[in-house]
Amino acid sequence: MNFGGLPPEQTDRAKAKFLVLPVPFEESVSYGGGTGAGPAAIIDASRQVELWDEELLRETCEAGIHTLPEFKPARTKGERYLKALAEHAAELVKEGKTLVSLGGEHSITPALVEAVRTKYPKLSVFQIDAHADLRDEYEGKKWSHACAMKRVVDLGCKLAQAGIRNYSKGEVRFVDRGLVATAPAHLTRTPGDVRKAIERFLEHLTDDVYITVDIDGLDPSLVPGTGTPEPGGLSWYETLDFLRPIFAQKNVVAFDVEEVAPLEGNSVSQFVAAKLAYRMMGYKVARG
Ligand SMILES: [Mn+2]
Repeated sequence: MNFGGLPPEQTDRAKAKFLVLPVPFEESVSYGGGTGAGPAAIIDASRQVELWDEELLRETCEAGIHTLPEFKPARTKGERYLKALAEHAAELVKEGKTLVSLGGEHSITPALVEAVRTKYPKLSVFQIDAHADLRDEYEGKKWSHACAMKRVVDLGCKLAQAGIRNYSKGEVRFVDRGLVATAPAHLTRTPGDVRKAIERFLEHLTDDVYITVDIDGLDPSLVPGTGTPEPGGLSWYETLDFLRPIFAQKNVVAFDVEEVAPLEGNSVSQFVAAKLAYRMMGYKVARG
């Protein structure tokens, strides 16, 4: 099963612009489960996404999208899995394609960022998420999904965040130290607010950018199938308004979509994730 349900001429690995890596990692979930089934559900739903992009007026798939098998090394769990993922992704990055990873829980992002950083040492990260994920440790684990972005900052990456509406006192203090540019969701409710936040982000981020989308950054009315839903999220169009200028003005070298936990009898969450991943590929192709 390949992303988009594409014919062989559009999935040839040598020619493809995009490598899709499904990462069904689910080990430090703190509330609802099911993210391990996320990547397969997104790829399944992607076959229903129209290949003609109505905003970009192109068939993005013509650039070539190659889907890799799920990353499931035998008998490898927790931190060892994440280390193996970082090594695997670093090999993929050498192919010079845009790596599109599908989670899985958000704790995989630091491993992916670490891998991409081997090729782009000045990498910075843009995050869409309900949660700041800046705790130093959670439930005794440093690699927990709740600490994912703290690990990214620890790597030395600048970080910008949108959609954020769930963070602790300690995380606010950390953001106040200037390492992170945060736009809390309740302060980006008008197009003007969004534009101002983007201006700040474009200044804060370096030229080479990794984008991570935790699907719970979007509103749970749009994406109910996620492990830790939070009210007051971004709409579909607000999400695109954040992403579009970053793709247009930065060199986005890799991105991921995380935390889809498919619900029984309701496929909207994985469909939104699939369409978002395809749209982001389109933004990348549009920049050339
Ligand atoms: Mn989150």
